[in-house]
Amino acid sequence: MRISGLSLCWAGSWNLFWRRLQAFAITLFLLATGIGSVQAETGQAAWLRYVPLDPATRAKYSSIPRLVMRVGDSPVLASAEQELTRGLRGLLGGEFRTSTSLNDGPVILMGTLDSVGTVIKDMFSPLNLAGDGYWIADANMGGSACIIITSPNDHGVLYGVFAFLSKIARAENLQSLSEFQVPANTIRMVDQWDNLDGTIERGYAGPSLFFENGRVREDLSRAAEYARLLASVGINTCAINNVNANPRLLEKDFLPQVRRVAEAFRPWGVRLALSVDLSSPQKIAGLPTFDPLDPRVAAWWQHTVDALYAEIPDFAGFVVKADSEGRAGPASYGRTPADAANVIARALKPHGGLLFYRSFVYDHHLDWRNPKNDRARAAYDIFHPLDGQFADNVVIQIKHGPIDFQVREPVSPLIGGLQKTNEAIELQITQEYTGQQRHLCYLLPMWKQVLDFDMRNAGQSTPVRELLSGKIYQRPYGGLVGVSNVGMDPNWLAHPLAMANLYGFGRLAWDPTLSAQAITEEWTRLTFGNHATTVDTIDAMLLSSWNIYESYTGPLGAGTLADILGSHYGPGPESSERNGWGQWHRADNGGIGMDRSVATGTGYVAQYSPAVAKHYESVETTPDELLLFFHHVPYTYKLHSGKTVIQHIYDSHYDGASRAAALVTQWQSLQGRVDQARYEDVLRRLEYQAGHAIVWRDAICNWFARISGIPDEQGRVGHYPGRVEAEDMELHGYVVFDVTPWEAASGGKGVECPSTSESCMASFHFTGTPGRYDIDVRYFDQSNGVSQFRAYLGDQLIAEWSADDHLPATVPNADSSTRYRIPGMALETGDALRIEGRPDGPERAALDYVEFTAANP
Ligand code: GCV
Repeated sequence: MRISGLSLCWAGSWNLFWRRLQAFAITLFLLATGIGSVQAETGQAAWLRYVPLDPATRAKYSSIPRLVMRVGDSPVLASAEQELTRGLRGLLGGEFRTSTSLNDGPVILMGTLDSVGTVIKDMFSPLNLAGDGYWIADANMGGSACIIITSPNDHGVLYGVFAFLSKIARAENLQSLSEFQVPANTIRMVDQWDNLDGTIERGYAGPSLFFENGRVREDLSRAAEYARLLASVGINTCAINNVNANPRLLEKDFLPQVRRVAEAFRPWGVRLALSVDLSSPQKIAGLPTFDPLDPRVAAWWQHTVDALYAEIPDFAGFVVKADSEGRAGPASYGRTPADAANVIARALKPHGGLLFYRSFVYDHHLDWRNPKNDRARAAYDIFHPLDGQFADNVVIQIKHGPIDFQVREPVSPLIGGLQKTNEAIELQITQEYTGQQRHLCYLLPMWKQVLDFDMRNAGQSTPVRELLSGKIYQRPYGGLVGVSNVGMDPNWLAHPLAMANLYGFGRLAWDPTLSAQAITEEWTRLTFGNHATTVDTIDAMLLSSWNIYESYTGPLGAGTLADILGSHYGPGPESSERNGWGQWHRADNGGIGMDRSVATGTGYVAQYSPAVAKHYESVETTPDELLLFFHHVPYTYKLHSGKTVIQHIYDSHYDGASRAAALVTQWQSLQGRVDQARYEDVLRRLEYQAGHAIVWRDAICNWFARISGIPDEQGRVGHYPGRVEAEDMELHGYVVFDVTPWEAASGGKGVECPSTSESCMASFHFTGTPGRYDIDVRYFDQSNGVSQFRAYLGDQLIAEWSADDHLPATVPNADSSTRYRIPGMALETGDALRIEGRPDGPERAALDYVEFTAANP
């Protein structure tokens, strides 16, 4: 395999050249076989691609009328018409004309029920068609086969158009068409956590669509595109700024800027909402107080809201985060959230606006030494006693779990605890604690479990989805809010497969009874086409990914084991203890888990209805996946699965990491079926994920092995036969350092090249048996530099790369730990290998280890 006699430079180039040639040959083969003839895509079109259907599928739709008639006029109806012709042209090819008067012959007739009724006198629409619901049906008009898309309002017509196009794009049968849909929820909303400087809190896909440099962007075309995307899944409201709100947005001179965003949204039926800071009356108007019961404060809110509606008549309302994580709130004046919510709600009421008050209110200075303290209790303890005191245009916005978007939490008991108050659940589309769109973690199966969970209020069936919709306690408003945080990345959420979370959120907000499987299949077909292999493969990857992610990050309901004090990304189990943030897992030498029982713990369990509480109170009836959320148990406690807790932690981390690696192979089976641009983008991310899952696996397993003192019965933890630690290599210039926290690096140590050196070298001899190996170089890629690396086998350059990823760390730790894989190298025992690193400022070309794995034949 070695190419002796060539110059170093030539040998290295030859090796890289050879690999590129192989890739090129594969592409040529795929193109020649017709498999690879798919157009490159950026992902910007998301699920609204409207790419031409294959001729056989197209033939199914040959009877679709080529004339579209819109009855009525409004910006939303104009969008609906435009979308319909755009979609049909794309999918079916040829011309689709529009008309405003009825001609003889087949036509697609669209408009509100009232206006369509003026054209078809004897139309019988479904009796329950209401609100934003729509009806798509075949009709025979004067002997011509026609299609009607109608709704009580123009928003519904637009939703009907999107639904109709989706059916065609997914090759659904349109015979005997009569589809009637009414959304389950009035609230179908996304929140963006965008800041005026253009950054997005917990956003992982580039800067804000709305703001830059303290202003609303001049070019809002992406904001308009976003509204179109939202409308296509029935989302009707978007709050555009961070809940950690900047009061500046409410200043008089800023309102015209905000109005421009509302105008970009309006043609798509999306209403604008804003997050507000409760201390605004003080901060903006200089009032001496922001006490919600002070008449000057009430007057300020009233005239501010009036001014806002003068600019934006269809303004949706405000979102409030108060008394939480350092935000100002009514507690400063001894007032309640109801006092604070109601003063603003009263100002909004005459204009039809809503006030979304977040129940994410907790003390982040809790005394961790007190075993009775429990952050999970906060929302219910604060809001349940206020049930009935909120104005009827207040909606309590409740995170789905009692902590904070962890990979596994029980459903927030507050959802069952409000009966005289409107409520909406807050789900997190942006993957803050679930891999930040660098890991595939499709959240729909989790959301479905939450929405289907039965709260058993008064011993009756009271599923979360029906509590939210307002159906059970006859509340006028209710539904779903998703924290979406899309950015300027062409693909909106950066990871092409993460877009399934945004799509799925919208579909569940519309109809929470849909199954995760059904929604997933819709998304995959729309995003990647209808080929059965593609659909089955991607669906299987998506539907398994939450469980995979959970397996290597947060076992048995222990909550996230991520670094909660910083990035919320890589492993950092220590960070959840001995601080006031309250995300405790209580792992010590004897056992792990928070005791939240009534009998011996914090009493949190009592916040559920008696039937649910009974289930969670007992360690025997608590399901394994939530055991450590509710109970503190010894590591040797036997789960329902028959394993001990500690062995489960080891096994699930190894299993999760190996299933993350299998995602790569699953995706590779689609080469040529997916356009090359998206194929490579996803592949690169999955390969990274597989590598980072190993960081998680090793960090968590080693941490628990140390704290529990109980070894892995399979002997894997702490033993890595194919691994050569960097600190054990022969070092030239590199110096050994302790990585913090220790579990973030293999053996707790790495080597780094001082920034004063031009380059450093780490070398060693391969001691394994001869064969072909994948060589993984584990290094640290910080965001504050671009180090360069070269790997040599003997004198031959076998790889070179730059540490140019944008991982969330400025030091070598579990967030910046990544790997470069050199695949399929033939090695002899005794071969000399060396890594050369060139630092770049604070990024010191740090290395952790090199690992050899037998390559696939
Ligand atoms: C917007 C978590 C996040 C914060 C976020 C907060 C919230 O704590 O880490 O970034 O703040 O939730 O939902 O208010």
